[in-house]
Amino acid sequence: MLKTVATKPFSDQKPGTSGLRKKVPVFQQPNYAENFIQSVFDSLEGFAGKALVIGGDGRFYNREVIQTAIRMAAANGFGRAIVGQGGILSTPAASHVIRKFKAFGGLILSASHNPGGPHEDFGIKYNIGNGGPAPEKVTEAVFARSKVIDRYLTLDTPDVALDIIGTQTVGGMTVEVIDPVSDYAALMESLFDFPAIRAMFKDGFRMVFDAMHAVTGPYAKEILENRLGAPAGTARNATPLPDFGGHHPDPNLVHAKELYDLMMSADAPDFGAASDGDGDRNLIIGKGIFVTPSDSLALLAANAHLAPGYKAGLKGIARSMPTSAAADRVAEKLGVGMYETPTGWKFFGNLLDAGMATICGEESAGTGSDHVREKDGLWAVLLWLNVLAARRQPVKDIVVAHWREFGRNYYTRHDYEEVESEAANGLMADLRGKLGVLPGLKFAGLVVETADDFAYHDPVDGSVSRNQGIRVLFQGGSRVVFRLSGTGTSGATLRVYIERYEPDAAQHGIETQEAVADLIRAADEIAGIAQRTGRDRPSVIT
Ligand code: G16
Repeated sequence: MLKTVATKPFSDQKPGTSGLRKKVPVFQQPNYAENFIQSVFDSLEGFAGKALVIGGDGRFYNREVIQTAIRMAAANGFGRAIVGQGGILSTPAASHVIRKFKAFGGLILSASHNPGGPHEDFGIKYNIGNGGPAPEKVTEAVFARSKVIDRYLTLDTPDVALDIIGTQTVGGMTVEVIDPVSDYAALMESLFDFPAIRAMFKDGFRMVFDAMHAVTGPYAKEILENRLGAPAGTARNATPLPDFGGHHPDPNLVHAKELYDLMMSADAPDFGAASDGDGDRNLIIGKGIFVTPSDSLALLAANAHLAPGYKAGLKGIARSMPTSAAADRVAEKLGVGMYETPTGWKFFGNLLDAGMATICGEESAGTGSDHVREKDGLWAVLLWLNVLAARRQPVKDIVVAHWREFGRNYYTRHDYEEVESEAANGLMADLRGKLGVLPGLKFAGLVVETADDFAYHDPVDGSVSRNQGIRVLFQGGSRVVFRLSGTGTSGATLRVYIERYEPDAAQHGIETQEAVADLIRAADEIAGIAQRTGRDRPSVIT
């Protein structure tokens, strides 16, 4: 039975870098999730009778909101819901399912790499029919709607049996519960040289994949162990848990420290990798070497032709602005376009749809291609495995040879988490205010060449996105970028991105923090980080 429920707006439902992310108790307020979902539906046109994909990363509160979303989709007139078994779909798998079934769009329930549990984070994101995150014009419409919403539509129906694969009905809508892994695994098999990777494992190649108790566990078990023949136990922490075992499912050097330590030990396997809460991020570590996401993008772009899915070459490469320029040099060599977008995967969608870029990447551990419209953690791992199977060289040798050919972009990101919002906003506002006077000034011995606030002009639809991060470029090509994160759920997170280009191979063996020490000092002098935030060091260095 159709129910129209009266509601009152919440003022804080502005989607961030990637959907709406809040603490679970915020989402548990009566009508909170319903308001947001209805605001999404109210902002869309023409979905009557069409399909909606619904899935999430399995974190705490996932199953409840999946049921809510199914009822509301039926009440709002969708004809079909495609739901991952158990309410599970990794973000890249959801993107693929939207595309494969030509769905109108999808609701992805995830707060990505943020921790999960009754007092941790939850999130909802809407993806459009190309499988990618909704562009800003949609998220802005959703926010506008959320501020005036006064009713939502739902049904009085029993819960859907989420664990049973097959078809059920809810009101006038068909609900199809699908295996969350098989379509995605088949897609991976179509892109990569599985026989060559299988042969490499057979020859004794050893790897560890850390699923961080998050959504990629079942995907990694099926693909790495069942289809590629890696020994059982290659995928670790492979059972998804609603609280990720109490850890941050963030594949960086802090939260995947165990893997990092293993990879730096004498007994390290050949290859180490990890993915995050919803499966879109990746961490790549070779024996004795961490590959930065920026370098990984450049290396994968340079070697992608070794995989069957990319043997025709790349149409172009895209990276977010704070990502290092390592991939730019590869694009130049390949003679293909290079695009610099704001942070947020949604900005790659147009370039991919228009056939202008094939591979995209971000410093925040995201890499992907035109096979879906999300970044894809396991895809990156499999492309690395394909490259390793084709070249049969250690990761370290491949990386060092790449630096020798292209030069090395020393790169690090310093995060100051949960800073008081006022202090962080004040810091950014002051930086903006002095952009005009910075050129020519000297900080920690470095002379500023240019300084600006990054604005993106989308070459496909002509839209403009302003205030996307402060860039300070120094003479000689080094740079520092300042940005506030759009994915945190408490206070503000200041991100400082630091990059130095070193063409001389004799200088490629320096420890990163040491190689950029002057830039770190300059960043503090320019922005007054310590004095304004009261922090004498970053909370996370990646
Ligand atoms: C999201 C976005 C990414 C972005 C990252 C960091 O990733 O999809 O495009 O780079 O957040 O954003 P911020 O610096 O604003 O925190 P994920 O993996 O959290 O969905």
